[in-house]
Amino acid sequence: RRSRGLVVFFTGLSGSGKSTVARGLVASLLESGERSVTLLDGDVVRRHLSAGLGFSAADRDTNVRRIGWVAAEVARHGGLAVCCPIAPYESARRAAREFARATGAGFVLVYVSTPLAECERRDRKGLYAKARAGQLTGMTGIDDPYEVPTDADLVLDTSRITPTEAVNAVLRHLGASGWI
Ligand code: GGZ
Repeated sequence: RRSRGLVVFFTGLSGSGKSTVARGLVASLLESGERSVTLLDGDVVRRHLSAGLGFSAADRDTNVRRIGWVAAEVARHGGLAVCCPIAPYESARRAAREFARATGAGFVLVYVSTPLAECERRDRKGLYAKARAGQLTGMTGIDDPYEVPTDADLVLDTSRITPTEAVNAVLRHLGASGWI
């Protein structure tokens, strides 16, 4: 078991299941008595750490870099940080990985690859319908880009597996790479 800090960074479309899997992962880690775990969830981050930011490319970039930076600080002190922003841009995800690396922490990128059609079918907040109707512009996957990661450590499609299976896949990966 390594005592080095670790950042588990989820990325994927709105409605892909990132938050659900991330929350399940945190619950499971805490249950098994894993060291302190910090969850940086999109909603909460945008209410506090990133209050005032919108969804322009520059604001998303700032948001994701802030999350990456805070996660790296948590990991610097041996903690485990779990993040789940959309993080649509490769460059900001790379920056997050670099922040972690610079503190000596590990970084695991989990791409939640649930297809747009399924995310849109779920449409929990009605955002996709609004975007299709032209009432919301700049929706990721509709009229704003999502750059598919080429450096993911793990890929999970929640249209094919349950949230529990997804959590278990992350736990297996972390176990196999000696993080937990
Ligand atoms: C994408 C948007 C948008 C636009 C509001 N595009 O499913 P949700 O509702 O709860 O999660 C989405 C959240 C995305 O915030 P992030 O901080 O994760 O995004 S990023 O990493 O790009 O900074 C969605 C909601 O905010 N939302 N408008 N235009 N998602």
